Amino acid sequence: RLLREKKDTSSHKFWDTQPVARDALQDDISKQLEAATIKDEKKTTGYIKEQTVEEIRKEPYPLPAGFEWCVLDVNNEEQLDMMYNLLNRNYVEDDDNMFRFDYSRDFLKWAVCPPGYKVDLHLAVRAQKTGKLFGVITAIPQAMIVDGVKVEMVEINFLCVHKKLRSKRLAPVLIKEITRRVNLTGVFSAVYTAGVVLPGSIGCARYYHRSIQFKKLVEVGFTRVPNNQTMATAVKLNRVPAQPITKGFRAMEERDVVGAHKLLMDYLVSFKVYPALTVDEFRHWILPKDKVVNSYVSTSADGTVENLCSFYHLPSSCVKHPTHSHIYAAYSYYNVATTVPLKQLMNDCLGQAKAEGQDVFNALNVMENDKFLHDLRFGMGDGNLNYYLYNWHSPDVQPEEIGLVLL
Ligand code: NHW
Repeated sequence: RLLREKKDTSSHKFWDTQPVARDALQDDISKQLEAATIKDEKKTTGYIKEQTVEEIRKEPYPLPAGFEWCVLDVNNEEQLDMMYNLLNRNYVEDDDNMFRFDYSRDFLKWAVCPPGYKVDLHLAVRAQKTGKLFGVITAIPQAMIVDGVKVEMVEINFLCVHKKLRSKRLAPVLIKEITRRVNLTGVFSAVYTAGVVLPGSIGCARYYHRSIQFKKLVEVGFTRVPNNQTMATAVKLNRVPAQPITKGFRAMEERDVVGAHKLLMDYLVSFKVYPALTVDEFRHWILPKDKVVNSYVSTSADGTVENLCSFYHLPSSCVKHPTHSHIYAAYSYYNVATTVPLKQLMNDCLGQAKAEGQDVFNALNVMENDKFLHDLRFGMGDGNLNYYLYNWHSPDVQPEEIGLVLL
């Protein structure tokens, strides 16, 4: 299985010291347990390492000379700009270094300030003399359901080290310091995703891409005209509906929040890993925000929300292109279809993404997305997205068992 092949069992100076699942080790234990016929006692849930707040180190971890810790108040325009600029110049790129994620300022504010967020967990490293940022990592609170068990966790995102400071082991210091700060709040587990394969992965999903502005995507080198097609046929084949087909399809509003929350949570129960969203968290994450997140619903005559679909906006800079500065990409978020086929709902969603100026619609093969990817002409991408849990035992999950999309 893909998942097995992708498991990382090589040696890692930092990760080998951390409470994350290690496949080789676990296999060893299960073999021993099998041999002793006490199979039932194999631990499948709970902390990998039990800790209390009292045991947690009180002082920040030391940084190399000339650097100091700071926190980023993203509601302060200057500090938001600093974070934006570090990420815009140094964050995730594709393998050929043609595209780099360009999370907008409004997106960053939204992503790191859900209900209950703590400024102390928007952590950065700056130069003592100049104040210039060299590293960042963020944690936000999110309870997760893992194999039916509710666990208080944080979601980790935006780990970034300035290109000039790469391969100097600053990332492990950022991770240790955010862990210490999170632990001091009484939380001991985390969830995160990454393209790279590291110890601790619980599952591996794949990105799929649906061209919307096919010609532009060819021009920037994101895709190419298939051998058996001309540009004109490819453009035609990638048309999306100008008007939604689903009756009553419209942008989600505040009056839909409670009903749409129930619809989503009733749906997510069928997955092995998903966020235990409160109504307030759901409102924060799903209610439309210009150029950040779009969501749509349709309701029955009495206003009961029956269908929900959503996407978030994550453009990428075209690093080397002379004329196109960005690819505008919509990322499939949470979708639930109860009265129409999911495929129809997502086709309507593609139409909205186009109306919102998106060039491409990306989706992972998580949840039930496999039901529409092929028919709606999504093509398989070349990158995997690995899902990780820190300090929590979990069974391995297949993509269709994952009910979680991180930003
Ligand atoms: S994934 C996006 C990560 N960011 C990027 O790819 C941006 C571009 N790259 C960089 O900025 C979404 C640097 O290359 C980074 C590494 C900073 C990635 N996750 O400093 P060194 C997230 O934000 C390990 C975890 O020399 P560097 C999720 C690597 O295996 N570890 O490398 C983040 C090695 O350890 P090893 C990663 O290139 C989740 C060590 O870093 C990693 O200058 C974080 C080398 O460090 C990655 N993506 O900087 C974990 N990439 O053991 C949260 C490399 O192999 C854990 N490494 O020797 C939970 C914490 C909270 C717990 C709460 C209870």
